[in-house]
Amino acid sequence: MDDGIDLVVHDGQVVTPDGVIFGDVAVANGVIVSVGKEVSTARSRVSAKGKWVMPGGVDPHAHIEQMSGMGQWNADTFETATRSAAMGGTTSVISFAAQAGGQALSETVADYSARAERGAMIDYAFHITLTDTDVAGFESDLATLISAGHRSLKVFTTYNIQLSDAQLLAIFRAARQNGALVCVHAENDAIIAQAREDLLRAGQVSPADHARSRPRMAEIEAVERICRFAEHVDQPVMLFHISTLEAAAAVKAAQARGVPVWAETCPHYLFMTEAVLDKPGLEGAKWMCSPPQRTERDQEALWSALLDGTLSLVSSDHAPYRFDATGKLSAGANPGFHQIANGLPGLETRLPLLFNAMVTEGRGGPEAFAKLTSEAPASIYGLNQKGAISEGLDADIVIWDPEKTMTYGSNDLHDNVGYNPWEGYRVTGWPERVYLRGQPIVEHGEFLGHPGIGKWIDRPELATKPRQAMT
Ligand code: DUC
Ligand code: ZN
Ligand code: ZN
Repeated sequence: MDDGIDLVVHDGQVVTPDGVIFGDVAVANGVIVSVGKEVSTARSRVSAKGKWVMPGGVDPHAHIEQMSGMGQWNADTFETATRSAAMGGTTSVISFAAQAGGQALSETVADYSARAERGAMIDYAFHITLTDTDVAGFESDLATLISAGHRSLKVFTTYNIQLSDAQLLAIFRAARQNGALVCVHAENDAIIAQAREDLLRAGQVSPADHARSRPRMAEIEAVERICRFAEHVDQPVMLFHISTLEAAAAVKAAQARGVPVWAETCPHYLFMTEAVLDKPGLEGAKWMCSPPQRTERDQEALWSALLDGTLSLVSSDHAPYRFDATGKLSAGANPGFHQIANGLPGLETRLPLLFNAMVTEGRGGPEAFAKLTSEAPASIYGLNQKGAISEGLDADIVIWDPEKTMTYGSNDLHDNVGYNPWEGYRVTGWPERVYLRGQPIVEHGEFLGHPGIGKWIDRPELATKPRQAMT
């Protein structure tokens, strides 16, 4: 009976890049070998009758086992973060190899690689975060790392690790020369500093004041400037976590000029408003992130921008801090907003939230969901073996039960954060089985993976290219 087929997922509604088909998906040696053809013999046969068969999620922006801008380790290790991701249907993640001040880039990447290799339970790649361009060997290390397959870089315009305009332009040039995408956290630092000083002087330091300390104009100005830098250098850029309708409009205008810019938003901008920060005492700190959540008008504009293609991705921006002295309350029991680490967990909830909105409630539908959460991030970031149920690609497969309804509880995620920012939120549609390169890693709520099964994803080249041929 052995035809060399390890797994057949049969009788499901399979979402492929060419449309939805009913039929079988066959897997051998971790790779999809046929889609839509009936395959009767296999070592394992799993029914997907009445279910959706989707590509494993690709989360293109998550902070894992990383130190914050305020010098704090975040709560998750590669092991806990990737377990959480898998439980929510994500099989690949791009996290950060974040350069510490004075550190050679080669050392940064070696450090994160060693830790990820030991702990990761899904596949992974790194954005290299550049904070110190003055270290010895910076340019040659950067060129070597990019050509070794680390095809995305991350820079900041704020957070005490911002680069100057001159440094940003130099990085854009180096990235263009070596073939990397530059991801930018774009908020104007001077606008934020002024707003923060005004609030501190007035004694307004609650979590709700955090939103006032990051005015929307900070994002709008920086996004417009970065779009112009991308245009000037002709360098592909990804604008991270767009939160305002004006910034989305700035991206759309740049794209209309032919500038090679892409942009993402996150579930906490699509489904939350700044009201989440306005809770008694310090409770709102659990939802504090930068940029902050905005308004219902922004939510609508972000959805329109997603559906018209202005925004290409929805990342989690998973940035996990416990609500205790190791995390949000590390500055004492009564910190001001300026002393509280920014970020909320999201690796596990990104896909169920989007499935509920896009498939169950019909905002885009199943094909748009698969494209947004898997195909687009894989293609933009050069994860060439990922992103679709297609012959020859890695068998990263999720079987979704469209009927199962769950209401999130206070502490039901599989990370190490200790709270769920989506407590009370109801979703219909649940990732029932998750396969990583053909291996079952989640079955009906049980995690089956183990540390080290996640593999680094080499990215030999990117699809996101400059407009002009390279000179
Ligand atoms: N904002 C970021 O830019 N990164 C991590 C957390 C956050 O809130
Ligand atoms: Zn950011
Ligand atoms: Zn981030």
